[in-house]
Amino acid sequence: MNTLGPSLDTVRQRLASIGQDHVLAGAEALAPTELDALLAQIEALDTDRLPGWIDRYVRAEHTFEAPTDLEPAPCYPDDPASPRRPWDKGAARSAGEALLRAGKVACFTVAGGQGSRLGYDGPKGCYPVGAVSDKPLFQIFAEGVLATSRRFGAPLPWYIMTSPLNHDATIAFFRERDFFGLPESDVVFFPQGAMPSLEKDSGRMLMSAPGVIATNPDGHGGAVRALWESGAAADMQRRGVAHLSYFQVDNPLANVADPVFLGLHAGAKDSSAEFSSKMVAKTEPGEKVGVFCSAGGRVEVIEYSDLPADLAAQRLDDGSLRFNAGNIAIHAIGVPFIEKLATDAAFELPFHRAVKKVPHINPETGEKIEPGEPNAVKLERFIFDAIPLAGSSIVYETQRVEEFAPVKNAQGTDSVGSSKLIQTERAARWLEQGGVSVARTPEGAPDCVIEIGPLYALDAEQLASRTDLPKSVSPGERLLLDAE
Ligand code: UD2
Repeated sequence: MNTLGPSLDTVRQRLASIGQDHVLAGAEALAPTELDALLAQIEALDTDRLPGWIDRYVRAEHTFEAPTDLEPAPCYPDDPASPRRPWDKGAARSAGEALLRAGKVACFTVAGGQGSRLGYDGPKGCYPVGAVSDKPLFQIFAEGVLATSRRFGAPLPWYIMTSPLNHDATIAFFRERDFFGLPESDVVFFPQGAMPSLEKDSGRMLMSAPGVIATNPDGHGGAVRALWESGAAADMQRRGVAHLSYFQVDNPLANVADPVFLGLHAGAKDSSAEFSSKMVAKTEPGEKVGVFCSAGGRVEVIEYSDLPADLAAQRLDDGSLRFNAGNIAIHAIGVPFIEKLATDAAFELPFHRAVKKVPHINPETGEKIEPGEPNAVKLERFIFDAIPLAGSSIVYETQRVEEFAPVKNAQGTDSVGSSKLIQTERAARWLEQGGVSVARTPEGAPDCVIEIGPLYALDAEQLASRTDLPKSVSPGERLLLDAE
């Protein structure tokens, strides 16, 4: 018997008033624990607001219209001496280092997505990606966090957003590996929320099994609500953390806490220190990354699927793409801004709809339905929709090879294979800057495989200062430089 939440009758009436009581069609036949679970699932979904969302995102035709005044977003160039916009990189670095030394920074990884494109069942962060070591993504980040915390002599808490589907498996993975040497109390896990998957034509919630509503994770933008409701944001405030270094679980080259970027975000005159971003130049018009643009004086990301093809293809006189600021999903976020996004209705992130095939059952008969065509709307929030809500948001250019080697697909572009090639190229460049000769093919690619563990060196300067570097890397060699 459900003794805690509202009774079955109350919930049924509430759902009937919004045309969603079909989800309780077989409720009387459920075992008591199953019924409790269903009522708890309904309580966790924001059913009061569902009709409004269905009108806005399911029934209405979705058409994206690019603003007429769309311009490329201004950015801080990677080269601070660039005539495009000279700036003081040294001052930014010092400011960021001071924040790290004072313990005012925490890392934040969104790891709630389903690795479906990768064809991997477990949490994506457990996927082996190290170029030589096959270390999992989580281990590479954990070592980066540990090395950065040691370098600045201050705690660097790490917040990890999971999903209800991979939360327990993620925690078990860290436990089995002793948190990779991090203090357990400095690693905070919390699950993101879920949205009901809605039938495309009617907006009705689909059922995945008797007594179970079909749901999907609410997108990385769900982080705002999850950070707030889980108590993670309060935990940050307690620890005196003022800024988050945000990165996605799929990018092993993400610099977990870059002092230059953090210093710019917190201190640049044109930054409100609320939400800042890194960009890399796009490789081609169709590359699947969002693009930083500016409209009405505000920075925003236009998703790759929304940027009109003619704009995506425009080139400047020097041949480079006009809209070339690719979003690599590395951000710096002010903790007070999270509170504003989570609690002020005027700052609520919108939803995006994706039409997908969602297997389900007929709630009246229990019959299983495998749709041949996309039948459902999934609603997701995107974290970068917070950018135009910030007072003033800055974009900092970085080099692709230094910071972007995502693992998204099983093969080809953005696969573990392409990521390992970029990891090796970055390692080769760092070694060459440190005076080590690295075997390269006649075309210039490294003729070897190299991996540099974060605990061995966090960047090219730290690597060059080591006294135990090899003299050279030979053709065909597989070299792992790692902490003892
Ligand atoms: C994302 C960006 C794209 C570009 C690219 C860079 C979106 C919509 N697009 O594309 O503009 O920046 O990354 O690599 O983000 N995640 C969650 N919960 C969710 C959904 C996703 O935690 O409900 C995490 C997921 O674990 C991953 C990240 O968000 O770390 C990216 O998600 P994605 O793979 O859906 O995004 P993608 O590759 O289409």
